[in-house]
Amino acid sequence: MKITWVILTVVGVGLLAAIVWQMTKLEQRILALEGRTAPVEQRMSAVEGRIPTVEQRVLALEGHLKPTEREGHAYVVVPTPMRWVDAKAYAEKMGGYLAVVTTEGENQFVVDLARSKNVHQAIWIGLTDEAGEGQWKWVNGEVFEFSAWEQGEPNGGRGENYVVMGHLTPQKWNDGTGWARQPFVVEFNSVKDVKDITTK
Ligand SMILES: [Ca+2]
Ligand SMILES: [Ca+2]
Repeated sequence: MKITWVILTVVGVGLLAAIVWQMTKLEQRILALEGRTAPVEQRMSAVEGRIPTVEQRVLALEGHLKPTEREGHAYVVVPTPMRWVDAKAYAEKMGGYLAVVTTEGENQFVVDLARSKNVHQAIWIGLTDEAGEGQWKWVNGEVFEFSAWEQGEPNGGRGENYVVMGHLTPQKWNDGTGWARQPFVVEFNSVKDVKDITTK
């Protein structure tokens, strides 16, 4: 009878030791897993830290695309550089046309508007001689009278058929190539014409 108790006690202690040992191993695994979650959390906060930046960029873009009115017309500076033909198509999709600059005052207004939106590169306007060399035409069919060519421009012949403003002097025009990518100014006959195509 005594021997039986001894055997049972030994077995019991052995089992208990085995259980404790298993539990310790499990605990170690849990701790190891917990250790791994810390870097994940850090990465999450790093990503979250970047989210306001995206928001800020959207807000900045919305600010850019907010129309500015002048004498009943509206103007939007599109900072994304595009080829002239693509800029023209984009302007039309927005409900407007590449800026048709027919007076000194409008010319200065367009320059100032671009600068106010932090666009300092040369910008496309809606003037082209693609249909016939030297026959400059506004995209909206308005009569071509006012011009503000840089000295020595236009000089590109058949190689340069699209007009940029501010190539050298901010207010002056240059005939540029079809493959150059530039920001541009879109003009609208009314602020009501402005379509927000940024989310489509
Ligand atoms: Ca030309
Ligand atoms: Ca030129």
